[in-house]
Amino acid sequence: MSEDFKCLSCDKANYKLIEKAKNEKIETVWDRAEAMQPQCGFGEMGLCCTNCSMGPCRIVKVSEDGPKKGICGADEDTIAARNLARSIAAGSSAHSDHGRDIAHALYNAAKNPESGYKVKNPEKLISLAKEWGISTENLDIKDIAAKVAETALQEFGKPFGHLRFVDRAPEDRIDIWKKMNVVPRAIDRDIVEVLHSTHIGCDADYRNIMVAATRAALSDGWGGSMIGTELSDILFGVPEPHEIEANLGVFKEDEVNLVIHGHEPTLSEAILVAVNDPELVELAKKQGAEGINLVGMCCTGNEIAMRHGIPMAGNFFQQELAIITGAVDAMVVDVQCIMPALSQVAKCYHTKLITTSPKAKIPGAIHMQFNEEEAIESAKKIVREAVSNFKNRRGNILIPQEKSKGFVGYSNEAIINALDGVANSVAHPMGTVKPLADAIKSGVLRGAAAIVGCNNHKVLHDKGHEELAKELIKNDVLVVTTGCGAYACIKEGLMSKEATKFCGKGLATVCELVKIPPVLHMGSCVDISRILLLLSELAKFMNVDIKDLPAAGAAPEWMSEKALSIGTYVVASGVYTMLGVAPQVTGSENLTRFLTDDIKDIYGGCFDIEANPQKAAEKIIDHIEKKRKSLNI
Ligand code: SF4
Ligand code: MSK
Repeated sequence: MSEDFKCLSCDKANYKLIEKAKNEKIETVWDRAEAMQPQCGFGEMGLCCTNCSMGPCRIVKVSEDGPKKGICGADEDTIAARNLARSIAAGSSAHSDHGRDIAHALYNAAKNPESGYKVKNPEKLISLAKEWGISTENLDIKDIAAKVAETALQEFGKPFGHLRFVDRAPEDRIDIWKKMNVVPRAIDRDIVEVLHSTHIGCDADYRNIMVAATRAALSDGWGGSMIGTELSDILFGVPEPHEIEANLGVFKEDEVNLVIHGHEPTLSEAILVAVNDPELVELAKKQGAEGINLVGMCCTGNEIAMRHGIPMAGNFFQQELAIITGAVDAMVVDVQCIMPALSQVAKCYHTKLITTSPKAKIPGAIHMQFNEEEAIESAKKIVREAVSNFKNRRGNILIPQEKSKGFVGYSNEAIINALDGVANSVAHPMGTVKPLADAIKSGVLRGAAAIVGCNNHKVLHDKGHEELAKELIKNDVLVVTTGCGAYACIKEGLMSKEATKFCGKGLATVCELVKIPPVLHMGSCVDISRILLLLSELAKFMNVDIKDLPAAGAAPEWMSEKALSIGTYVVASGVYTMLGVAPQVTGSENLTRFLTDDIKDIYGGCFDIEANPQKAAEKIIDHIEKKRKSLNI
């Protein structure tokens, strides 16, 4: 019975679909996780090395016998640190390559009318040009866009200096980074340096390996991700609050259901234009559909929800279940967090799985390359493929009833305007962080916490996010969220105005006064750069460093290398960060102690690990109260 699946997910929409999968003998992520048990202890502890072909080498910890060093002599600290550093570099590269693609799209908007991209927010473009010292005199918007895009692209490989966005951090923070030699210089360079220094026979000092890894992570947060976010806002608009629907109940039986899944808004924005093309809508009608229902999944879903109010169908662990509804005519994917298993699941239905990026092809999927130089035309071809598949539905359709409503789209501009009571558009943010600082100083808000990240079978699906968020808002801690955590929160109703019923008195009062939900949707994973900037602005306003703020981060169900990069740049920016799943480093006591303790004395932030959301909340609240005491507030 459906109820038996309570031990897999706490989202009821999933139960019927997991049962349907079982009945139809379709394997899901939960089946594969079970089949994988017990998972490799060496890998779990970060003690397996495959960095050269003399290996694989593994360090035996559980008994006196067995090797304590790899064949080259690398010990547990070196091996665990090298593995972690390489994961951080991979995570940083994923976010940063996303940022690079957005910069190319901005360049296309300026130089290539066939692309169909246009600058939607010239105010933000001009403001960034000024910040970067680019003269805008006698230049039209397209020329400015080209110059800003070129300057952004140079951030990836410039030979000298440091990343431009570093100057947005508080001075004390930059001083710490200078002292530690982790100021990010050029994004590609910082990532390459990690790969070089972790090659066999190079860096063997775990603390020094973490210096390079930290610099690469900061290149993500204050570089690649920030470029991704800022240039997306310029191209596609600064997000504003929208009320939307979320969960698998957003599919429509009588319409073409097109799921857009992955990360980069360059694709999803073009698909959105294409699904509204009258010729394609007419084609859908000719196929017997009432229209085209575009819905989002994972971070691409966050991007188009927060800019256009498109429904959010589900997070990372719901991607297979979406197809199992039998109602998905096409799932169009680009990069990151797309399970290779999708092609097998899609084969059991009529669903077309369409890959679009040369960086991410999946055997068994249809590959239709998305060409950014003629983005809209390219998107139309993809949508035509989806629409023409409606007639092939097989009848074994089960769309869950469950869906919830909530407000998404809280960019920094939107949060500042809402809290400052400024009613004008986010294109002209007039407010300041003063009201936020005042609410924190007065104690009405005890502090703020970010809940971000993925789903992971090691945590009951969505429970880590939901329970932590509920416990924090109950204690007057304002919560901001991105990524798959945002899906968990909206599905649980925490982004509705009614969610004040879960809040302590102070937070409820603030939310009712300025008409915001207690859990604010700030976007996709790259948009954690928004959180960095909000913290930075708040710290500057309060004349302190980020580490002094009553604030914390949490990734209760994280799983990706990107999350490791995020965690590292957030900690190096001074934030106490709670993980619900331990990183694969515990085989090295030295590295584990470094990440959870020693690092505090260097950056002011550190990692903590707690799987139980109630206990995690207690620790976060304790941290916030300690910071309040230090600030005498
Ligand atoms: Fe083994 Fe050293 Fe090669 Fe790693 S780098 S596989 S520890 S010999
Ligand atoms: S999509 S990185 S599962 S949050 Fe950004 Fe979700 Fe994590 Fe991917």
